[in-house]
Amino acid sequence: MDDLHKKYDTSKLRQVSLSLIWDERKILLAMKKRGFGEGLWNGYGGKQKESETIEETAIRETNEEIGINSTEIEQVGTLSFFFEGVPSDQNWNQKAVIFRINKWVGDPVESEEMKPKWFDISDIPYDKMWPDDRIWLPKILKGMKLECIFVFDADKRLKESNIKVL
Ligand code: 8DG
Repeated sequence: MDDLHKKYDTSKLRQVSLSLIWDERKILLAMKKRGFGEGLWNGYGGKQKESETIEETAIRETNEEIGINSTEIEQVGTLSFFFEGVPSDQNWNQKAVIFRINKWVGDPVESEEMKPKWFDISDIPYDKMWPDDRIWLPKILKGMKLECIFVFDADKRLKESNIKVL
């Protein structure tokens, strides 16, 4: 057990989904047009509803944000985010459960929330993504399954990280 996993309890975090489609050459990212992470390229996802499993959340959010119907998804990791110095009524702490979408129906389309775009695996726009993404995404793309903790300050600067390979 490392220090961050001892210091932060990830079991009570609210859950959000984060889904991605990729193959050996390209990855489908989407530009977040509003809300948390606006202006950044990311996977597609959002908050779990009380009545849903996290898989159901992933399928619903992907459909709402880029229009496709996911027919086969696979959990590939978790990202637990802790923000220090953020008032508790504005709680940004959450756990993103990452899914790879292996099969889907329909073509990705722009929605009010996101604009999808294919990128070459060798040309991922890390400068316009959350700062933790350059740490975990290359490993996920290589097929690793991960359990990660990221600690940010209130200005969304990454302070500490821990990556556990499962
Ligand atoms: P809503 O539509 O559910 O109301 O709210 P939202 O503003 O879209 O925010 P959200 O539900 O909290 O969704 C945030 C999404 O961003 C979710 O898919 C998880 C993902 N996400 C983070 N932090 C990070 C990060 O550091 N890197 C990446 N790649 N994704 C992140 O919350």
